[in-house]
Amino acid sequence: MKTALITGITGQDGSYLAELLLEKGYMVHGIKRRASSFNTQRIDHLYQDQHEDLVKLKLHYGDLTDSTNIIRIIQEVQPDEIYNLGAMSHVKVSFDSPEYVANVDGIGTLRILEAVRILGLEKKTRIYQASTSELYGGMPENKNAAGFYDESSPFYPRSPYGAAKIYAYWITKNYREAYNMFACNGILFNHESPRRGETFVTRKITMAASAIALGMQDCLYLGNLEALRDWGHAKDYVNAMWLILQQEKPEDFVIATGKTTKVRDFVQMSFAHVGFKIRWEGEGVNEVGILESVDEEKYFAATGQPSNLPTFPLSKLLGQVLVKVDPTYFRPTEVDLLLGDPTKSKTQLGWEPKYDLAGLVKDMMISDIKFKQKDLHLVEGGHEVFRQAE
Ligand code: NDP
Ligand code: GDR
Repeated sequence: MKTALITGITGQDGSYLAELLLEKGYMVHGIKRRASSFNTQRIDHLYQDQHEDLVKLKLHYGDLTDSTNIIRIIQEVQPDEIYNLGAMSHVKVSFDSPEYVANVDGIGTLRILEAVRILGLEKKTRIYQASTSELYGGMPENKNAAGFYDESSPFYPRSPYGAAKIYAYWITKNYREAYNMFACNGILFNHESPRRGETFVTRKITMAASAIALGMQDCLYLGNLEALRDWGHAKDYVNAMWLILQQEKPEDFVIATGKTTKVRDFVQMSFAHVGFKIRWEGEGVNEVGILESVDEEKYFAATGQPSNLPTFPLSKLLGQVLVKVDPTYFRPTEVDLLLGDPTKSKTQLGWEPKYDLAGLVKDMMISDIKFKQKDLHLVEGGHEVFRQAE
């Protein structure tokens, strides 16, 4: 039985990766941060009573800013594979806490690599580093001849997050070359899912489209609608992480879909799931998305019979502004376009994603409609539902 250690196990990718490795028969250890309230919702379904025989998932308190606990946990666990997914992963927030991000996302990676070396595990332990398409910064001149970013494209990070991750990328490569360690970068383009954090744009959109369709929210406020992203499904991407560590030789791989879509079109696709057609008017900060028409058959197919329908006639919504631009969400420096070339991962790893963008949107919308319906039942039952706006 192989043993894996996952940092960031409570996050989107960590939870899917833990599921995948458990399915494959691994003993899985994860590092979770101490928080003032529970932060394990994404992996609660995997949790086993620690007194049972054959416990296959074990959580350890720890933090990537603390090398003492990193060394202790790696010594205790003696992992065959480490997946370093822990990070402050929000690009916009990284402008607000740049030093912290450098410490966690940059030096945190060094702490993992150095711990493996100090403990003499260089031959035993393989390391996956969660690198990112943010390294490219979307600079048009750095795309390859076919218009994509690939493993040889130059980097130009555009945020404190990107700058911290570029250190992590290079230190991983350096430890591989200097100490012959099996340490690899997966350069993953954006990947989303029903478990995506609520403040990333896709989840913010699918949650809002669901809430608006159920009459629980009036308007969705977004930043740059023009940004283009190469969006895949997190379930497919964690499979690629595993494949990268099963290779004969340690190498870096781009994981992407090879297609790019505007934020505005992701909005359109999400609302289309509930039969809403959005018409765009105005430009820049004055652009708005107006509800032009509703396909009622689609609406009922997606929402079932919302319990508040009698007080929520759909026709009342027609012509209303459902999407507005709020410059608060603009970034000091933006990555305008990301588009990855997955040729190497497809040919060398045999990686094939199961979801396309339409499948991803559908998966997220089905989940968020259920999620919002639960809220609706609570509200109708006289309970307060408080969710922080973003
Ligand atoms: P999430 O934000 O969902 O998860 C991040 C995880 O890191 C959480 O478990 C979080 O814990 C943990 N974490 C945060 N700070 C620390 C710290 N100081 N010490 C230890 N753990 C910490 O991110 P994703 O799952 O989406 O992404 C996983 C990794 O992949 C990240 O490194 C991200 O930067 C990178 N990446 C993500 C992409 C994407 O599109 N999703 C694309 C490319 C790279 P808690 O739950 O307590 O907050
Ligand atoms: P990103 O993801 O920055 O690409 O980083 P995010 O979903 O935050 O933004 C994508 C694009 O949408 C634009 N945008 C908005 N973004 C947010 N969050 N909120 C808004 O209201 C909004 N309106 C428009 C952004 O400006 C941007 O252009 C993600 C993270 O998972 C990183 O950790 C990872 O490394 C990269 O993907 C690849």
